[in-house]
Amino acid sequence: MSVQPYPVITTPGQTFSVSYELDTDTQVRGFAVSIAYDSSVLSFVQASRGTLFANQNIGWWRVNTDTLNVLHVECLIFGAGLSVTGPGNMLNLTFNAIGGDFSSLRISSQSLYDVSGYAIPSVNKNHGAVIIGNQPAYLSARCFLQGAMDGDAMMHNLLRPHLPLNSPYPGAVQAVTDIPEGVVDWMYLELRESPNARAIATQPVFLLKDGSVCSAGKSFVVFMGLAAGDYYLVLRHRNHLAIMSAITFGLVSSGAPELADLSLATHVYLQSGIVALSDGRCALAAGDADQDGGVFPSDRNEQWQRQNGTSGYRSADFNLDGVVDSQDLQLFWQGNAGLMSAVPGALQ
Ligand SMILES: [Ca+2]
Ligand SMILES: [Ca+2]
Repeated sequence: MSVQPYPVITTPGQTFSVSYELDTDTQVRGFAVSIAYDSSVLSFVQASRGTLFANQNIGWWRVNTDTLNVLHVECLIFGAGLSVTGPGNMLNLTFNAIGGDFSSLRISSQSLYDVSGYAIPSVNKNHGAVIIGNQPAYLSARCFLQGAMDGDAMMHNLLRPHLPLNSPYPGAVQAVTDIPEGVVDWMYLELRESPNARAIATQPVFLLKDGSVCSAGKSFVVFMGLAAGDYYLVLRHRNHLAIMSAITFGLVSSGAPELADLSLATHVYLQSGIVALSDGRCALAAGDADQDGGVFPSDRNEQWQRQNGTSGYRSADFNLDGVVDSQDLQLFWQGNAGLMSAVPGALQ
């Protein structure tokens, strides 16, 4: 199942529709779905049955909006043995965009019913998203931090209780009112038109446990007022080495976001500033507590030694578990000593 188009691009005051689509050739008698949205950004206008059910005798059809921020819709064909077969349009939803600048349209629960009325197991969910504002450009990005790795393709978020509500990076200001559940840490994203050029746009971003890099409160990276185009991406972290993409990735202004996957070593500029994981994956190397571009004695002498034994949001906490101790030194700084970032230019 998917919410389409993905994402919706609109502006404040505009009304738009999305569809809930059955993506496979499954035989269904009906469905129940709950879609969560941000009611400070969107107001629900109406729901209508999709074309798959257009000529069917619908035994029940309910739309319920009494739960704040969640829309519930249920639909079932009346009469034993009747069904429709996908792929096709199940449901259409109309919203009004109240203000900026983003809402997900998250399928918080769904049931598809087979011809006998039983729920079909393990149905995919492809959530929707709405970007509201002028000239957005967006993409998806992915990377890992060595210190937070928990397996080869997932990170822990032990530091989450200590994360500040304000971005810890200078430059573009970003503040949030809460830190979502899956956040590992703040990172900092730069867009460049060439590897040696100054950044043309920067943004503090959230890194999620699965490696997704997202604008705060959004489900991918969004820049407002930026021309769509191809850019080099620089990803920085406050105590890991910075990396840049080896190739450009497209920020688009419509259609599905491109994935800039910097967890693949071949996508990293000079394959530098990283440590190898399995299957060609990589992570930003830990140990650069003072953010001078290298894992050097100063990171040990000026940062780790002074912080050893302390807890909280600390620059020498290389494994991001909220305490500075011998593990940070022995497992990360020592193993990476001498490594340097190849990204030209300092943090902007
Ligand atoms: Ca350093
Ligand atoms: Ca630690």
